[in-house]
Amino acid sequence: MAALQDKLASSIPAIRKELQSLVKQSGSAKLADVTVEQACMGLRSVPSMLCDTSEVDPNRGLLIRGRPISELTNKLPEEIFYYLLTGELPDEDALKSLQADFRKRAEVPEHVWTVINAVAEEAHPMRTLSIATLSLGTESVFRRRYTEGMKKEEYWETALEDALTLLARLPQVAAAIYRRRYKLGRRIPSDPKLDWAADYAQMLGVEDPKGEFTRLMRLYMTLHCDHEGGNASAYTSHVVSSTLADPFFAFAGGINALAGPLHGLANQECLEFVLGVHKKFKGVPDADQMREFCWDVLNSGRVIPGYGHAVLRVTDPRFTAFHHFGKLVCPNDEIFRIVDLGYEVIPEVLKKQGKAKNVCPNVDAGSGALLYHFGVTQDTYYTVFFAVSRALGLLAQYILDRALFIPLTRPKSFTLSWLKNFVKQAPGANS
Ligand code: HAX
Repeated sequence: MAALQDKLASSIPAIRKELQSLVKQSGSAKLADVTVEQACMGLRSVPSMLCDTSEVDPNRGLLIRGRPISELTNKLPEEIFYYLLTGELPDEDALKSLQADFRKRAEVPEHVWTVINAVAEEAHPMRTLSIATLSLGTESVFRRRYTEGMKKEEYWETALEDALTLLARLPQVAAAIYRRRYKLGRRIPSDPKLDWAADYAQMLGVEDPKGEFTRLMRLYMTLHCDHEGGNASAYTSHVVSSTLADPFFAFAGGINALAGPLHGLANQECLEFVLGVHKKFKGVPDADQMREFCWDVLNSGRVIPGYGHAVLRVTDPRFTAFHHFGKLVCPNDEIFRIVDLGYEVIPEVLKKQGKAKNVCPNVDAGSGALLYHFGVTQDTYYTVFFAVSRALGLLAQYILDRALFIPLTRPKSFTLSWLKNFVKQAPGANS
């Protein structure tokens, strides 16, 4: 099978032509009517962008190129990157070539370490990661070639160059941020013999005598890789990328959105929630105590982190994969048992409260308990794991956007007085 660059070079012209002729022939066909509620309340379900890497089905969860994520949990993140971009899994040669490409690009420029060391030590790791990512971007080939007058047809090639460079360096940067932020000692060098996730795992310095933490890292990096184009981080990244800012800027934009508690930061909040339960009951509570704890959270006006979703209407299959891993590896761990008990109790509490459209767990509900089990107890770091993995999807989306000549994103806003007038005149608006 062809190396990633060649595979894309042979497939992109036909896909580009297909999209152009679809837009030419059917450009005025309506995809949807948008309601006042949708426009004012976060654009839920408004079809407003093309994204081929993956989709989220409300009842089946994440489908990567049409395949449920549950069928891909044994794949390496590198394989997933190839798959997100091309719709085919790489054979052994193509995988080896991609891994060799990462190795070739792995050296992090010295100035990036200087920048990381200049950030306040107590800064949230997501803030440091965002700053470090922007600093990595000074090497952008896309930016350099653009200023030299690169042709539009070549945008995707230089975007791919940047994506590979960023992916090759990100685990080292993320691991260095971990070791510095929690005072764990010097940086651990990258080991070129290891796959991408295993190398990240060893650079964190987590003791792993049975290789289980490495397995968790591979699973973690695969499960968080992408979640279609409309989620807050992907959409932010898409908007930034549409301005032809380079992939480093677009990725940084995406992870800045990921840093919010309603999105990626929820994984940190989930662990804090579970530790709160553990502390209050000095161990694993019974189901009634757990219910009472949840009601206290809800009655104080807070949400239960790790539950609910803007699109999903069933248990997130990524939660199921983590849950399954926990059942195999640490079924008696008290923190994991609280997650397990939550799964039994929380949906029914949320149903009774009657607000959340989805009462099931999402990807964040159980991942932190597994990290905690392996000694990664610093929950303020958890969103960084999410961000490193999500680089696969955000960068794949960037490359395909350039390949398909997706133009500047520019929806229309309106004022409140325009809305008041519109509602007065719109047939059926008050019914
Ligand atoms: N606990 C309590 N209330 C919840 C809730 C939860 N877990 N999930 C939803 N609700 C509430 C909402 O706050 C909202 O209340 P108001 O009407 O008072 O504003 C109501 O139920 C309807 O919300 P919804 O339509 O079901 O959900 P949204 O699409 O608005 O929001 C969220 C989706 C994920 C933000 C929401 O479910 C939530 O806040 N969950 C907890 C935080 C969380 O787990 N976030 C991570 C999501 C996955 C992800 O992106 N990871 O990165």
